[in-house]
Amino acid sequence: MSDELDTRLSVEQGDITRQQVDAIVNAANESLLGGGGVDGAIHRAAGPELLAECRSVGGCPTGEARLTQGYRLPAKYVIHTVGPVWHGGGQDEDALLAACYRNSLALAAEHGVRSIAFPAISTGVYRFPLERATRLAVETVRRVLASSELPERVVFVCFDEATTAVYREILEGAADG
Ligand code: AR6
Repeated sequence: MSDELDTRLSVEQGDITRQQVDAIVNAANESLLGGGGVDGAIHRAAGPELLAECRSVGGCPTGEARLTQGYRLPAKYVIHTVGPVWHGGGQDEDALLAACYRNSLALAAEHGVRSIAFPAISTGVYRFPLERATRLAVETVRRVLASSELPERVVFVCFDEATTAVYREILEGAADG
């Protein structure tokens, strides 16, 4: 990875709802009406106004992204994206997951977002294999950043130690390549 790209990407272990960034990404479902995992945590931290705005959005197809305000979160915006459910890899899961990252970053840039945090989309309840998802996430984000000035900074926020370790390894591997 070029030095310039290297400084724009980082990994942190923690709770995405506490991130001091312009936008956080939510790993939502197509209804956009909340759920468990990171989705539940974001709705709890943002407050009921978030659900009210999500109702007015009217859902989001897998692979696409929608932007709302962040309400009680430190982040100004929430970008809701819907990752694919893992069905073994033969149902376009890789392309759909890459689209989540690309579409979220495009929407962020349109709104002047300078810093953005991503969770490990699809790797929880949706069961996408972690290493495969992480490689796709890192590759896709690197490619977008190489041709776009915004966002200036992307943080991958990992909730647990195992996920953090995989992200660090793959990001460091990418830095050598
Ligand atoms: N901050 C950062 N990451 C988190 C947090 C948090 N507060 N909480 C969980 N994670 P998942 P998916 C991690 O299941 O697989 C929801 O019900 C978690 O450890 O949240 O895309 C939606 O409504 C894992 O590494 O999302 C959908 O129905 C990662 O976030 C469905 O789950 C993603 O796990 C989406 O499933």
